[in-house]
Amino acid sequence: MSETAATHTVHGTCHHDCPDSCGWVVTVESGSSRADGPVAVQLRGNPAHPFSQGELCPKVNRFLDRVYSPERVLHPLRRVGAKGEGRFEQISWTEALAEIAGRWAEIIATDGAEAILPYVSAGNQGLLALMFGNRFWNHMGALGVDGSLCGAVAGAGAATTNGSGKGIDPSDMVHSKLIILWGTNTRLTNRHLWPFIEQARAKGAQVIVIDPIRTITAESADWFLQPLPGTDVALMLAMMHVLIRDGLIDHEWVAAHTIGFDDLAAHVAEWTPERAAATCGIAVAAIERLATLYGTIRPAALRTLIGAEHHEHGAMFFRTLACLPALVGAWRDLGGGFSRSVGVWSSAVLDEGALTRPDLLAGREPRGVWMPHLGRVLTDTVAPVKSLLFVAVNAMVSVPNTELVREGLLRDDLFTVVHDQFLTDTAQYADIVLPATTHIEATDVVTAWGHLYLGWNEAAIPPQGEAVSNSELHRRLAAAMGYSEPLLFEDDITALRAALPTIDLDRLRAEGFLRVPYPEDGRPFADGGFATPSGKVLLRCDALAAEGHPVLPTYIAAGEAPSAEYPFALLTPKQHTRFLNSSYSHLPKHGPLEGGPFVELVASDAERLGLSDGALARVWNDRASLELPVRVSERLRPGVVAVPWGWWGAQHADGKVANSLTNDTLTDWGGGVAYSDTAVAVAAV
Ligand SMILES: Nc1nc2c(c(=O)[nH]1)N[C@H]1C(S)=C(S)[C@@H](COP(=O)(O)OP(=O)(O)OC[C@H]3O[C@@H](n4cnc5c(=O)[nH]c(N)nc54)[C@H](O)[C@@H]3O)O[C@H]1N2
Ligand SMILES: Nc1nc2c(c(=O)[nH]1)N[C@H]1C(S)=C(S)[C@@H](COP(=O)(O)OP(=O)(O)OC[C@H]3O[C@@H](n4cnc5c(=O)[nH]c(N)nc54)[C@H](O)[C@@H]3O)O[C@H]1N2
Ligand code: SF4
Ligand SMILES: [Mo]
Repeated sequence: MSETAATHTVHGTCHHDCPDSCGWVVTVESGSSRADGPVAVQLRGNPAHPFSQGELCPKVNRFLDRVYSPERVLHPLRRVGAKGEGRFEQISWTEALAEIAGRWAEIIATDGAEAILPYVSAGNQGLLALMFGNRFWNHMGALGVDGSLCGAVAGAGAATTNGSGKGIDPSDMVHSKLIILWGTNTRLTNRHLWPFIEQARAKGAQVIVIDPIRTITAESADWFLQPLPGTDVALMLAMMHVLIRDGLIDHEWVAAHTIGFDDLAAHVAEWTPERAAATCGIAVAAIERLATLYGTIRPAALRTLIGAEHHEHGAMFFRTLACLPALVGAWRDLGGGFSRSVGVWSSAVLDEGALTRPDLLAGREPRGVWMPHLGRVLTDTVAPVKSLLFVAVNAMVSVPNTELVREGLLRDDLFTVVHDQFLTDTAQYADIVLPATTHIEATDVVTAWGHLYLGWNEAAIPPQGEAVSNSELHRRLAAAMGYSEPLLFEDDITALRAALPTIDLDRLRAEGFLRVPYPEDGRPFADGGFATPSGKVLLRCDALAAEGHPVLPTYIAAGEAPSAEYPFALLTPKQHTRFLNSSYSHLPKHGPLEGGPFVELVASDAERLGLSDGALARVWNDRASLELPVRVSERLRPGVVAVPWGWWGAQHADGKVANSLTNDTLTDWGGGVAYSDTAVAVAAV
């Protein structure tokens, strides 16, 4: 460090696909600039941020190691080895763009633009990072993508009942007296919410966790319930049964603000706690107690995020759960109701179309494919995809049924381009790899889904090497394709102003964060006013019939369930504090400190299979077979095993990953993935 180095600080917002969207402060040393310009020497939580309050997390505390990692991709690369082999040569941006544009022009001439698939995920949740590229794809008329790997199902399920996915501000749970964390691992995945929950607890709130895994959050709860995976709807129906039977319904609120109560009451009459107990594996007395607590303690908050949507009937889970607060009138109270992603509250200030510009489709309606069906799409011989651009997604780690994706990516006639910061498992299959900036190298705005603050992110240092942001990537692609539409070349700030028409962007930039509109008394639905046509909660939803779904909340068993051949239910959860999805596991201060991949099972199952801690087990189904060291634990139920997700192929002994085993069936509605309805066999190696 030079003695004369001058430092300054720059404010930003974490871009990761994480509900917390923490505020950060980067200290930049300008005097000691490297070839790539000034150096970021410290990245810390911003103490002024209302939600994250100065703390980051074990992933992002080491973000600068990521930024300055020797493993970063800093220049365009062209494949020289076989697909998947990972041998590349450095080329110039001019060469890379010429090759991409040349191939795409050929494909468009022979197969049409719908043979080109942009596959974009939320590796960077910035507005520009996520959405600006759509302008380019709309203009081209490329293949569309429907559904998502995360979030769409929870929103769609809740909206079936309430007309929108809107719930309460999670930080208002400080006012709750009962908090049910239902299929969410708050202390791991949403860590900055936990202090709010502890505040509520200090004032007497009870915290209940409902999860098939005894997670670190379950360990901290007052009471933990462990249903069999995918059976919660039965539990909810039995709760309704008890609430009705015991006169714990808020009839006044129900009459004023719901539709279909009598039908629901008749429907759940058969859902006795005894019946539900047999389905979900929870004792009758526990079901009775859960319902009684929920029917008698106020304010009562139900809190979910994403975990429970990863089932074939994931939308039904959220549709059913959303009925519960209506029955007990929980929406009346500050700190009562349903709390989930609050991303929908940002919609009030965000003009998405101004960013994505659907008008650039010029009346075309390109075919769409399901995002979770990547493997099926790439191996489809009827309407083959000829080229693929992956942006901010490590599909070979994150997408279900990975071995089918691999089969697709190995196709000789597929031209694959990957834009990322590292040579991920997915990049190993690319023909061209393009270098992406990290979040401290590009300016953007982040809309949070775990709190109500928009966050400004100012670039702290220039792009490293020849890296470009997602928006710059699409501007370069547009130029290479010879497109002249001015909207494709708009600068970042102009695009952000268009996307946030009512936000004073200069103020947001100066202050770092701004709260989006939310009812001042913190009771968004105290007097009804739901986004359904009637303004009421749809306990019975007739529109579902047209889609082939039951109009009342209904428990339906998953198509893939433990059987004689594959007797175990497999969960592949987020588990490591140093990982964020598919990111970080390859970095030295992350993966190695988490040990390595393993299969977890309870002692009784292990004993029966002749397995002990550290032994090698084979875990398999029709999709794949993996060899993994055994970890015997008491965190699961007999018959349920878990393989933590997020490790790359290179860290698994056989090059396969947790998702090589998982089910790529679509959810009932919402276009998500049934990752957690996967059945496997386990045996000693
Ligand atoms: N440290 C860390 N934080 C993260 C992430 C990360 O990878 N690491 N990822 C981020 C992302 S992208 C997201 S979407 C959020 C997700 O945040 P969460 O939804 O809180 O997390 P998940 O681990 O996906 O799922 C939560 C829980 O759902 C449980 N679950 C699975 N099936 C069922 C079921 O049938 N019933 C019930 N009741 N529970 C079930 C799982 O066992 C798991 O403990 O976390 C974000 N935060
Ligand atoms: N088995 C199993 N599978 C799952 C889940 C599970 O719980 N279990 N969870 C699912 C969920 S909830 C999610 S959200 C998905 C997430 O899956 P992914 O989207 O694959 O995960 P991330 O690690 O968040 O981000 C992917 C990539 O984005 C890159 N990236 C970061 N910033 C930028 C940028 O600015 N530009 C570009 N071009 N790249 C960037 C990172 O380097 C990383 O390689 O996985 C899903 N898959
Ligand atoms: S990953 Fe999540 S918890 Fe960590 S800094 Fe980013 S937003 Fe905060
Ligand atoms: Mo996610």
